Amino acid sequence: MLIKRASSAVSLTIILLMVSIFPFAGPTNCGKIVFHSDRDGNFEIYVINADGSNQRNLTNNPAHDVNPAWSSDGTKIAFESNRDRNDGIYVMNADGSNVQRLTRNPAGGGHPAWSPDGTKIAFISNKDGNPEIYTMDVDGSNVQRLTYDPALDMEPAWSPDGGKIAFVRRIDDNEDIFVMNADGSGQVNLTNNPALDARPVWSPDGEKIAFHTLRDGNYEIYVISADGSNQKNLTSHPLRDLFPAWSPDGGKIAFVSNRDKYSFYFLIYIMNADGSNQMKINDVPVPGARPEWCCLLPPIEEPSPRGGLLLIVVIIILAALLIIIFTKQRKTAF
Ligand SMILES: [Ca+2]
Ligand SMILES: [Ca+2]
Ligand SMILES: [Ca+2]
Repeated sequence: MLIKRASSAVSLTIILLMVSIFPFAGPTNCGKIVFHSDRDGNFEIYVINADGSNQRNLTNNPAHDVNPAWSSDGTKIAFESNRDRNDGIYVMNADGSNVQRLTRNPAGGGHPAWSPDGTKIAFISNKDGNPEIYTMDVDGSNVQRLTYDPALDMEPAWSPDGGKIAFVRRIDDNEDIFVMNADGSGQVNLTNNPALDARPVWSPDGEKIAFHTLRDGNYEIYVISADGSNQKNLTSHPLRDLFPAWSPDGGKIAFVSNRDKYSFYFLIYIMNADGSNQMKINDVPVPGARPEWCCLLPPIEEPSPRGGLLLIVVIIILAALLIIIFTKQRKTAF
C-alpha cells in the first residue's frame, strides 16, 4: 500500500518536473508550410509538413483562394478569396475552420501579411485607384493607408520586430523591393535593379530579406542584408526558382522550382539559408505555389528563479520517497 502510494507520488512528481522544465510549448503548427496551388482545378490553400508529409486542402471552395499568411502564433491563416464575388481578405483557423471575411470594399483586397504582434494585417487594395498598401486591425476595422504612389505597391511583409514593412513597387515594367517604416514613412528602394525583383520575406532575426529575381535571365532566389547591401544568388539554377519562405529558426529557406522534370511541374524545395543542400520535399506537384513557413518562434524563456526553486523541492520530495520505499523494503526483508 505504502509502495503504491509512493509510486503515485513519484509519477505526480515527474509530471510536475516536466511541467517546470517545459512550461512554454511552441505553437502546434510551427514548422508547417502553407501555400496556394491550382493543382485540384482551382486555387486552394494547402498546408504540409516541412518533410513533405501530411498535405491537406484547407479551403475546398470553388472560388479563387490564394496568398495565405500565417499569424505569428500559428493559430490562424489570412488569405485572399473571391468567394463573395469580389476579392477580399479572409481569416480562418489553421485547420480551415471558422472562415471570416475582413474586408468588404468593392475594390477588393489581397496580399495579407500578419504583424508579428498579431494585432494588424497589412494588405493591398485598389480602393484609391491603384494598388496601395494598407493596414487594418485583425477584425477588419481601423484601415490605415501607408503608400501614396501612382506605381503599383504590392506584397507587404512585416519585419520580425514589427518596425518596418518590405514591399514590391512596380514602376512601368520594373519591380523592385522597397522597405518603409510601419507607418509608411521612410520609403527606400533596396534592389535598384532593372530586372523584376519580388516576393520579399524577412529572415526571423530581421537582418536579411530573401526574394526572387529575373536579373540573371531566369528566376533565382536572392538574399540581401536589410539595408540592401550584400546581394547574393542562392539558387544559381537554369530553371525557375521562386517564392522563398524562411524557416522559423532562420536556418533554411523553402522555395518553389520546376527544375525536377519540366516547365509546369513545380515542386517545393528546401535549402540551407546559405543556398547549400537544395532538396525537394516530395514529388507532389504544386503548380502556382507560393509557400509561407510557420511561424515566428516563441521567444526563448530564461529559466526563472521560481523554476529553479521548484526543481530543488521536487528533488527533495523524490529523495524522501526513495528513502521511505527503501526503508519499507528493508523492514519487509527482515
Ligand atoms: Ca478554391
Ligand atoms: Ca527591379
Ligand atoms: Ca534559376
